[in-house]
Amino acid sequence: MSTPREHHSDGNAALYTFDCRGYLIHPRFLNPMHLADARQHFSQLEFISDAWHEGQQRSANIHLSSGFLGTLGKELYRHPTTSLTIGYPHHLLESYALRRERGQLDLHGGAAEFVCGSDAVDISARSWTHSGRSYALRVKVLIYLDDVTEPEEGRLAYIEGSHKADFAFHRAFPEGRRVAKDLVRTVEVRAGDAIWLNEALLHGAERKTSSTQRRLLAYTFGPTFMASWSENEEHASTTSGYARAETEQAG
Ligand SMILES: O=C(O)CCC(=O)C(=O)O
Repeated sequence: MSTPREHHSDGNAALYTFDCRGYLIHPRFLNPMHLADARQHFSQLEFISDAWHEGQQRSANIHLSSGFLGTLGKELYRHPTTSLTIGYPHHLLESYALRRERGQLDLHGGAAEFVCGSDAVDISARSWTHSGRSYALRVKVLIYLDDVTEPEEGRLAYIEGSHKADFAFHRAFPEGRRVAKDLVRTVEVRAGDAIWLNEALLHGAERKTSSTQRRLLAYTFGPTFMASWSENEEHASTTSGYARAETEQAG
């Protein structure tokens, strides 16, 4: 089932939606002129193949680049939805651009995929609502530069309610989303749409088989006491057993 693209400009409606669904979508966040700018700056970035996804290339630290992508990072930092969802003085934790040519993006969220073989509960991307405010430890803003509306274009997929679940999805479904189809939701996006995603929501993408471009920008924010993944290099470079298992099963 695909989830509709609805934008809530009212703060309470946005908070409710973010709390129960795990993300907020802002259709046409980039107007056509800004979208053209973003694509042009994207085309000038240097990409390297992603260690954990062979059909994907990544360019890190795009907030440091001069021009549009740096300015966009500052704008997202100041954006009311970023403050609304994090609920605490925040800072940027990471930024990157992604280009995916093929393949499926394994389910991930916070550090869930790293602790999945153990009894540990992932607390790295927890979120709460308390006294009418939202507190989320990691909020990733995904900005799509291409339409991704068809299954073969590799739509964003997520596990319904996983940001709220106290029982680990990977433990309940060690074989992954293939055997949890009832819980999988997908999101159709148009070029220029932005998604404020609660990183506690287990997410990935459908298998891309089309030859269409699939480009996105990502900026992750968290409260000022949170560290970025790159501050723990060893952890960040670990390929999870779960990610391998799901890839193998998917063939
Ligand atoms: O490719 C997508 O739609 C989502 C990307 C993503 O989940 C990520 O970079 O963590």
